[in-house]
Amino acid sequence: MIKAFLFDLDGVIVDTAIYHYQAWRQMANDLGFDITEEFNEKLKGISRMESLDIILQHGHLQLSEERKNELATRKNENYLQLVSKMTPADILPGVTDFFTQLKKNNIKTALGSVSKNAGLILERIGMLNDFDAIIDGNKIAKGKPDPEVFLKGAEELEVSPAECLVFEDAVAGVEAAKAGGMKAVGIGKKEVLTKADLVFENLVGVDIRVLIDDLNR
Ligand code: B16
Ligand code: MG
Repeated sequence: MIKAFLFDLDGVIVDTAIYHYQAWRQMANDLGFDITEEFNEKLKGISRMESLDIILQHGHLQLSEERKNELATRKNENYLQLVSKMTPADILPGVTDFFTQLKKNNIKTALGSVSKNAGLILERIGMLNDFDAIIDGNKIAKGKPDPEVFLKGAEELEVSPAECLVFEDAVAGVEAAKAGGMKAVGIGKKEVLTKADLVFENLVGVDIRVLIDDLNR
């Protein structure tokens, strides 16, 4: 029944959340307030401009569209400087073995990330050719929890949503998968990813045959 696996990038394949946090925090500090790592959790899977709005609201600031665009551009430049140093060593534990199993079992793969920098990050970590389809922030109009990013992935892979399994670390991402009629594996904590069909701490030791059997049960 499951024919395709769709992967979120940040938090599943690599941990870029830390770099997003550093770059947003720098911006907030320049504007005279601070954000915590706990606050940053709310930004996972949320698009750049929506993240900016949430941060500005937190700092009680209302700015013009022009100023917001300037801030988002500068944040992205700082973020790009941080991610430019990434290498294949930044691939999260278990991911490489998991992809080896996928290839052996002829399972189709797609990336479903709202990041406009997804292609560049995949290139840095040497995984640009590991996906049959790449849907990123440049191809979608609506961010997670809207299902668009995953529905486009299913479409490009020519499978139905019911044949897809999504891997997500963010609450908004699990919601997007569910809204698209897909099953979802959460990567992280069970208490947080309550809507996921199954939750793993990471992909270390996850056997895809056992996983698919468990989901079909
Ligand atoms: P960018 P994902 C998301 O990636 C991040 O989780 C989120 O924190 C970020 O704001 C968003 O990408 C946009 O990223 O500024 O690079 O376009 O989790 O969907 O892979
Ligand atoms: Mg994520």
